[in-house]
Amino acid sequence: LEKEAIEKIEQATDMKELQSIKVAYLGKKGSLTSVLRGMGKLSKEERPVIGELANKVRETITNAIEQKNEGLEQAVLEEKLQKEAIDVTLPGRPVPTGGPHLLTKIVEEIEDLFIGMGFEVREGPEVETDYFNFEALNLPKDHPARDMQDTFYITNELLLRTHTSPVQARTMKAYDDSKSVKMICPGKVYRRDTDDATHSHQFTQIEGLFVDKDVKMSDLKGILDTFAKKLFGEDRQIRLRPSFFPFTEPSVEMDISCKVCNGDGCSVCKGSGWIEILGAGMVHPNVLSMAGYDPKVYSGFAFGMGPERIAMLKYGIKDIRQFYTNDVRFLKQFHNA
Ligand code: FA5
Repeated sequence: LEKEAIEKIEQATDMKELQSIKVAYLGKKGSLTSVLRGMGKLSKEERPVIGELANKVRETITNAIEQKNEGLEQAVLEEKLQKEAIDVTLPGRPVPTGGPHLLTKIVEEIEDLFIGMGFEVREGPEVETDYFNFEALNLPKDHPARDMQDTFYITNELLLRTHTSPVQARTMKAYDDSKSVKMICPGKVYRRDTDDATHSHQFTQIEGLFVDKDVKMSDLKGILDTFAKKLFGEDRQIRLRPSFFPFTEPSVEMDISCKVCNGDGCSVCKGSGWIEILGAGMVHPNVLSMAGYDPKVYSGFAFGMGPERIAMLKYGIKDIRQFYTNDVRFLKQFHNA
């Protein structure tokens, strides 16, 4: 019996088989168990001898099963480890990554250019008061120039800012010790304009302001020329045309020369070979004095540009709505731009 059991145990190939061998010999109805059960029929002399033998056999079988069990467990573990082994030399699965939006990139590029020229970056609220959006900029309540910027009003006194110019007044007010101001302010602005290829009801502006003793129009021209050449290339020229803004006097609009007028590259710049990119001028004396700066001592220039239009010009984008509709095919093109 013992020999037969040991042989079977050794030949077992998995735990299930081993378990059934265990049941067959040591289980309630197992062959060894029935030997032990049959002991009652033996004579007094035979009983201890057979009993001892049977116990020994049981011990041997139990040990053999345990040993085999361990061996099988080890084998199962090893097989599992082998199957689940990770090949660290396999190439990884690529995870699609996003990138900064073209608008973010162009705004940061412009910020960097001005930071390099000594400007600090400031911010202001998008929900603005009538006072800062208009009045502090020399646009009293009944001023006809308010019509230039169709406005979303929230209440009589609160509105969505129509430009970033209120940050001019806010910054000067914050500097009440009358030190010089040299800042740019990027941000969202809102107008009741009808959306088309070059107009959006919500767009971005970057404001610039430099106030100090003896700031001149030629300083404005120099800064804008440097900016245009750095952003678009040394071969570009700028042109300042007389214009009107209530908060600057004199006021100008700046055009930039188109690069080469051939085929598609010229379409945003048809005709004259110049395209307007920003408004600017010398800060109006009323604006300076309302913000606590003495216009007899201080002077300054300011400008405001639309980075969407600048990006359109730089990359030949024909429709401003592309910036806001999140078409990944469009956005992807500029990840490495
Ligand atoms: C202004 O908003 C003045 N605050 C700019 C300024 C600042 C002048 C400081 C003088 C001193 P304007 O309305 O022209 O100006 O807008 C400035 C720029 O914003 C435009 O040149 C254009 O690039 C952009 N812009 C204006 N309206 C829209 C629109 N609906 N959609 C997209 N861009 C626009």
